[in-house]
Amino acid sequence: MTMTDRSTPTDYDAIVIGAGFGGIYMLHKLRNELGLRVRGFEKGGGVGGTWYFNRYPGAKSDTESFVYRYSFDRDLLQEWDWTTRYLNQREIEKYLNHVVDRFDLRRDIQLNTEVTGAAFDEARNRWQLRTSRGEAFTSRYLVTALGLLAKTNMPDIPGRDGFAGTLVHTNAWPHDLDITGKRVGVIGTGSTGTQFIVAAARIAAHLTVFQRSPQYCVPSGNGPVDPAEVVEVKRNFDAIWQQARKSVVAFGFEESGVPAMSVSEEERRRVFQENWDKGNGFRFMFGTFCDIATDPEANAAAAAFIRSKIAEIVHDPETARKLMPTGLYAKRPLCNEGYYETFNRDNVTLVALSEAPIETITPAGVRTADGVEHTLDVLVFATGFDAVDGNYRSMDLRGRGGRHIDAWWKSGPASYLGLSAHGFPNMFMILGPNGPFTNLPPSIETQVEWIADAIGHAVRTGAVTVEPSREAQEGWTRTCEEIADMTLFPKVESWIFGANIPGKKNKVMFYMAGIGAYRQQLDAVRAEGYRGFVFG
Ligand code: FAD
Ligand code: NA7
Repeated sequence: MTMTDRSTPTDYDAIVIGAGFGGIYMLHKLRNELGLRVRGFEKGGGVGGTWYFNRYPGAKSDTESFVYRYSFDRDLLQEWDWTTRYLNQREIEKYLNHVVDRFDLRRDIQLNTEVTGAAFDEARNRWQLRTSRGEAFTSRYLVTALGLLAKTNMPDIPGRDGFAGTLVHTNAWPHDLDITGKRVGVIGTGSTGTQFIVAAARIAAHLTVFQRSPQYCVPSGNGPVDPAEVVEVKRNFDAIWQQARKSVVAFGFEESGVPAMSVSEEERRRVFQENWDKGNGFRFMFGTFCDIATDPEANAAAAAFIRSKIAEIVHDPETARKLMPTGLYAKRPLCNEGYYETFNRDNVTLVALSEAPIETITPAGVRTADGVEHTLDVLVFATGFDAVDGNYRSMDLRGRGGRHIDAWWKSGPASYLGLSAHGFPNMFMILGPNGPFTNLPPSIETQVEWIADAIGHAVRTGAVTVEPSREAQEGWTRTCEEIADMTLFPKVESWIFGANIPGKKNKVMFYMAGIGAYRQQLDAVRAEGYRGFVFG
């Protein structure tokens, strides 16, 4: 089917922005299955999204290899192997390049091209796009696969721009930067920072860690995977994906149904230990007991267990004290290969910013309030992302009436079903605000397939616009707020609620009832004739 009025190279049925997991599959669906004329745009110099930009030492997925991939094509599942429990950046980038070539998508992805502006033209019911290369395009549909952890957060620390060494953010790691034998400093101890710290300590001459908040981190259990296990998993893939799609977090394990306080203390410790030994952050939070993320008492028990491990692992009591978090265990759960052990190394120094805040970055390094100047060759910002809506707001994105996205999302980012926004007809978002909080590839696939169905439906029925109503969007936002309020996540400051960016409104940004429930919601909306959408 094709709906383009004029067949010029600048007018398309659909435009997809972003060439990560989301954009790649969307392009395949719309072009290869729906037969639309589609063009993809990607700011980066290669495909892969997250896995193109995040080249820092230690960069890897913390979802296990067997479920950090697409499931939509059985042959693709069978032909792509893995040798370790987790995939590193290089492997994932290679995999996504393979997918692009396998489905012949490269010819329709324009790299090194940022979409700087997109405006809905109400007279023609088409999107008008501008790019960083000065080009202009139009399309009936716009799919934004901009990434939810893709807009760099670069805090404005005094002296930042005067550093004489190499200053980098982990999300913009230069292809040729080697830190071997260098004096390296890192600001940030989130998922990225902890990965970087473990890897960098092994190769840097010295590593100084500037820690604002201590973290709960469990072992990942990474290591080689027996080829026989790979064969077995491949044989069971149908059942594995079926389970993942019906689960809560889609990490490839069964979530626990047992409340932590319903068992004895001894049994609780046994379960925590068993999962500590198995490894994986989401498994520790959701596979041990069912209420770690919802019941303060259960949460405190898990937190106390991790603290006891820090005390056991870290030799220097002063360093152990600095590494010990005291608050809720309610950020995105972390896992790693020997995070706390790393601080036993002679070439690693921990600076607790709560005790000695950064005064300024100097040309030679970082000076803290205790008067120490930490001299560095390389300073790494592992300071995270302006998550979820960051990349939306940095585009000149305009919906009905020429209104900018900032005006529509004045009181926080909003969506209907995490994939469409009122005021933005014919625009669909992959991992937009209030989408599921899970292992992401299965949620991305869920959204891509649903969006393709919705576009197919609009095309078949001759609708020229499809847009969620304001009421439907408000209802979805309320649902997401109610679910989030049943959890402990809003009670701590992290990117999950936008609390990591100064001045950003602390708002719900995820649907936290799990992928199974999310898929049921999407199925019901479709079965009821796309309830909540207006077809024009
Ligand atoms: P992305 O991969 O972020 O791709 C978005 C793309 O859009 C980018 O390439 C960007 O350049 C492009 N773009 C944005 N705006 C524009 C524009 N205006 N014009 C042109 N191009 C634009 N998730 C998990 O589920 N499990 C994990 O273990 C995991 N580990 C992670 C580790 C790191 C270090 C990071 C940063 C993220 C991790 N994630 C993980 C989240 C990860 O982002 C997703 O799993 C997935 O890769 C997202 O794919 P995406 O296509 O939605 O977005
Ligand atoms: P995160 O989880 O947001 O972590 C960022 C880290 O940087 C965190 O430790 C912050 O401390 C720290 N930070 C941020 N700003 C500053 C300033 N100004 N000074 C000192 N320290 C600062 O980002 P990640 O990249 O680690 O992970 C994000 C997701 O991407 C992750 O969940 C994976 O899915 C991949 P804080 O804790 O806020 O005190």
